[in-house]
Amino acid sequence: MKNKQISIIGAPSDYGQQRRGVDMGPSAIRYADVSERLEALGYEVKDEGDIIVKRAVSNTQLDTNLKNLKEVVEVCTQLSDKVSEVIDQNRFPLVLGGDHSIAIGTLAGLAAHYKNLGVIWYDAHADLNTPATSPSGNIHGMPLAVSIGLGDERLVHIGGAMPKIKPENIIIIGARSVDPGERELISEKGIKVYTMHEIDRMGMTRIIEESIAYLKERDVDGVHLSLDLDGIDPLYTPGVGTPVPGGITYRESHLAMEMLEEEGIITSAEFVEVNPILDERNKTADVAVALMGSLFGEKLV
Ligand code: 4U7
Ligand code: MN
Ligand code: MN
Ligand code: MN
Repeated sequence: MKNKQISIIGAPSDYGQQRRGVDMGPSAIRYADVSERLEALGYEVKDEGDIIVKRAVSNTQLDTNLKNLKEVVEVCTQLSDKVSEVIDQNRFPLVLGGDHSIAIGTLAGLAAHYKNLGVIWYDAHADLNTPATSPSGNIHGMPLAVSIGLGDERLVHIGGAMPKIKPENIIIIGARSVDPGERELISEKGIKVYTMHEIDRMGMTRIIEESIAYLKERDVDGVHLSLDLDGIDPLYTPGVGTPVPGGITYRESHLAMEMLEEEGIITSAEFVEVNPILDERNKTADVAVALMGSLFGEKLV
């Protein structure tokens, strides 16, 4: 990574879905020695601590089927400001979730600095639901839709009314659970998706090579990696709220991170959906930190 200064930002929110425990993700990842791991690679790591997430038990019900909308807006607004502030200091933002709804905040903060941002969305899901298509009302299934400008305005307008990313700058890797409305949006907007079928067929090497070429062709001014730990097979990362069998392997994931690092194109990252309550001895946080190691230049075997 070119930028040798990393700022870790914890976003301990579980408001984007309905299983408790994912708010402890940042703690579990810190416990897995994230700072030490990155410092050992020669980075200056500053842990900015967590943004403030109110611990309310009650769900504020608004005029919508979206769950905890008000709380998600509060969290994402704060996170957006924090991410933007870190970039102002020329530091690399490394965001720890929390459920994937926090990506709405991360991308809003990035949009203040990047006009043509590329996004690699490593996930079993497409996270392209809108209030009209969502089967669950859970906002963690919506961050990509919100970031291209679709969905509830209270989410879409965080960090400004403009769309935060362009659909043609998005690459989803690892998809294997995509809802009907999401499929429509993918073909309508021309969003690039590598499903598990393509990973099996082409291999991760070609997929990352193609992804890099695709983003370069689009002349992106930065690339954000949004890594949902459920993209990886639950065999390796059982501590996630919405596991889907048949996922990306540990080795393939390391390879993907190493290739992105060799290319030096990633300018920000987030690791989300680590739920220590559902985990086995912090296995999922350990995998998250091992992948961060590769993303930041650690050479394993
Ligand atoms: B995650 C789902 F219906 N699509 O919208 C939905 F299958 O951030 C799951 O990728 C969303 O973990 C998963 O609720 C969101 C469901
Ligand atoms: Mn996700
Ligand atoms: Mn997912
Ligand atoms: Mn290797």
